[in-house]
Amino acid sequence: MKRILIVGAGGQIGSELTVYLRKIYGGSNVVATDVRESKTLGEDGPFEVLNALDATNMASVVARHKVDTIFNLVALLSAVGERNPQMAWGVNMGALMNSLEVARQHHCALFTPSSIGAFGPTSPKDKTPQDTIMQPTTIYGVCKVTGEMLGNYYYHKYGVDTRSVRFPGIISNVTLPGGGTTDYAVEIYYEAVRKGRFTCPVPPDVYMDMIYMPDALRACVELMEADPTKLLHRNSFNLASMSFTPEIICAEIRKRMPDFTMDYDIDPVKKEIAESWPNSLDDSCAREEWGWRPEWDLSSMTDDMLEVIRRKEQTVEA
Ligand code: AKB
Repeated sequence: MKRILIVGAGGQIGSELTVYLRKIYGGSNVVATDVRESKTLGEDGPFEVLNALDATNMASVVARHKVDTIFNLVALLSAVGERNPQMAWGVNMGALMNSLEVARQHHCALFTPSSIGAFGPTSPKDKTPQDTIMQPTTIYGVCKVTGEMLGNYYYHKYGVDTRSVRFPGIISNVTLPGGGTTDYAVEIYYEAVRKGRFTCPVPPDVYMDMIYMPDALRACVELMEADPTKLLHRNSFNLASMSFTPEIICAEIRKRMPDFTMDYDIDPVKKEIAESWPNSLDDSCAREEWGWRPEWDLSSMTDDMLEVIRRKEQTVEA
């Protein structure tokens, strides 16, 4: 990767991936784009307004900046997708198809995240294998499975260097996620710091895989820099780091904030989605094929999240 384009850089992953990649590859070599104007994304490198559904403009940005690697991060997430499945399909698949076509025409590598949402109720629940039944029951999951197949198709048919990971719920403290089923695991930390209590929309005992943003960012770079001859899989690698329930993350916060309380107001859509997803993924292929190792666990992440959010809140108050 020498000249990178990030499509959808204003979102939860993109806002941090832009900074991370600019530190590694140099500010001017990472072109951030988003459908909305942004001052921050233009601070340390080029920024352009780009609607990912506009293939002509995407191709022109790629040509102008001599891009060799595209990160397509555009997605309507699982819970919000269920409110308007047609729009979710249009946005998620439109951005992906344009990225694939631009990558093919301009000889770029392409990273597109998949998700634990690519699995469904018929997939094995525990230690879900890399290669297994994938019959998701959300439009988000349908897009992810289709996207994985399209990525492999473009690799085999056209030689496009497509790579992807199945991200767990990503926990972070820069940009809030929006519309996901795993968002509760981010919101709980903000509410703990701000109010000392949290109302959880997901049932207390549902396990889902989660990952802390620093590990997620490192995974993107390590996979894209991996020796292609070692990759038996491409789209997409199971990625695991930690798996917990709302009860478990609540208990972890209470170890540091004994007065923290949590009650439940279950969102039926999120409940159904969460219960359809795996409890935990088997990420041994990522470990074997490109050396994946998570560095954060629930305890170290909780320490860091609470500290960073406390600092942010104090800055806002000051
Ligand atoms: C969501 O909850 O929709 C996402 C995901 C796990 O892909 N965070």
